[in-house]
Amino acid sequence: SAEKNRVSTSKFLSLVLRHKPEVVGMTLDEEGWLSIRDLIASANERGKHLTLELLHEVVATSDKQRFALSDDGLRIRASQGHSISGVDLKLDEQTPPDILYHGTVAPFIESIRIRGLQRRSRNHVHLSADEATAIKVGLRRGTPIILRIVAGQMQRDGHQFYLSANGVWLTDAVPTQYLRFP
Ligand code: HQG
Repeated sequence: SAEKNRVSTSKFLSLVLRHKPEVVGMTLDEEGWLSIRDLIASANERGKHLTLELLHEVVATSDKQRFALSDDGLRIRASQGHSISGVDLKLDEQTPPDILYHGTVAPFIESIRIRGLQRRSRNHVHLSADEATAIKVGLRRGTPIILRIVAGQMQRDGHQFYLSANGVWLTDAVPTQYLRFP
């Protein structure tokens, strides 16, 4: 179906634009952009059906607005979620709300209590502005456990926060003293 095609294309774009551009034999530029024309050509050469129309449809309908187009419409990048080192989205530092949220699951809690929130395989720790979003993030892994981050205090203490184009708050790590467990 068209919906299945969109979801699979969204997953393909996430793979290429966040983690492994090498699957289409490409590299991202330093700010994470890829030429749309080259991407479509390379994908099709490798048997992955992709058209400009499908790409635009996926960008427009993505539930989390995962992808952004450059102003000239010629390039595409993921708005967050990268694991590739060397990609710097060049986001401006932002003042976060007093409290941010992180949805996780029980098996990680003991380690988080000891080490704080770590970025793991990604380039940043991902935080949500509202609890409902954090619940959805946690649900990907099981029964969500919602941690609160005292982000305002954390920033006043010198930690940097960034807001992705699709509303996800990013930071390098959350030390334990800024975490509140349920
Ligand atoms: C956990 C999705 C043990 C952390 C979502 C999380 C988000 C620790 C997992 C985005 C830990 C990493 C990111 C520690 C953190 N010990 N576990 N010290 N510190 N963790 O997927 O935040 O659909 O890299 O709690 O909506 O789950 O892909 O991060 O469970 O915005 O667009 O380690 O991905 O967006 O998992 O999700 P992830 P995340 P998309």
